[in-house]
Amino acid sequence: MIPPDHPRYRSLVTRERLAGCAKKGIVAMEGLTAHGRGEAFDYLIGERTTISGLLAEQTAAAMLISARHPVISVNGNTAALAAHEIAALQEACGALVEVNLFHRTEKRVAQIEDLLRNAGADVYSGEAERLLPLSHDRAWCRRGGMFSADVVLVPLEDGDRCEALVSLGKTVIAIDLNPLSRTARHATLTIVDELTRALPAISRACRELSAADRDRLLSTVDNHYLLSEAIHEMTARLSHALD
Ligand code: PTJ
Repeated sequence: MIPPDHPRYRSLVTRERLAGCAKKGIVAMEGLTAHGRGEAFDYLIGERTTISGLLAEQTAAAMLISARHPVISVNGNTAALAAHEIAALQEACGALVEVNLFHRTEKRVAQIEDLLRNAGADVYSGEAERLLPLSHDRAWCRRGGMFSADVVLVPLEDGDRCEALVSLGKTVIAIDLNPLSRTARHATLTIVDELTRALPAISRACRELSAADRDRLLSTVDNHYLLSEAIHEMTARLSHALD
């Protein structure tokens, strides 16, 4: 029997939650495979927040609290895994919370918005339009939401939309356990950490950063360094895996 405070126990409970949300249609079937990829990379970083991950989380907080119009983009996996953490981050940084889906249906949008509202988030649900320079359904977003944002937090984003948002001049913060993904490489800042560890760490930093810390973090953003450190962490762990 695995004890409830063991990371393995938590990951079993998480899998059950995701499978349950997939049956209801909240999580896309593809979201289950995305989660499996995330678990594999999380294993490689030791299922904990690394030093470079924490630096990325503090920098994300600095970006969000300095933004003119910050938006947190939420998809099926994010809502299923971390609806309460999204609501807490919204409270800490004042960002607008908007549902934006890869596998978009109006029914899924409504289900995910309900889940977020039940967790305490104030969800922005104005009318969506095809506004992003993409040919598929990922182009849909809201004019007063993601489209006019200066800073967008995109947990578990796909590469095309991340690139499209960067091409519109936005500061894009990704949360992605895979430091090699197109999203991770194209975002302005990538947090290589597990979503449910990353969101509370960003909220904490939003509350605790001094103005001087914030300025220092904003003037030293280096995504290439953060990704290299994550890869270094993984290779170092792998090279001692059998010791
Ligand atoms: O709900 P929808 O329709 O918007 O669809 C959402 C998914 C996740 C299916 C869609 O955005 C997608 O296919 O994403 P990708 O391209 O598979 O990218 C997801 C990335 O998130 C992968 O690089 C995973 O390693 C990573 N990932 C998965 N779970 C976590 C994670 N990163 C952080 N924390 C996790 N829990």
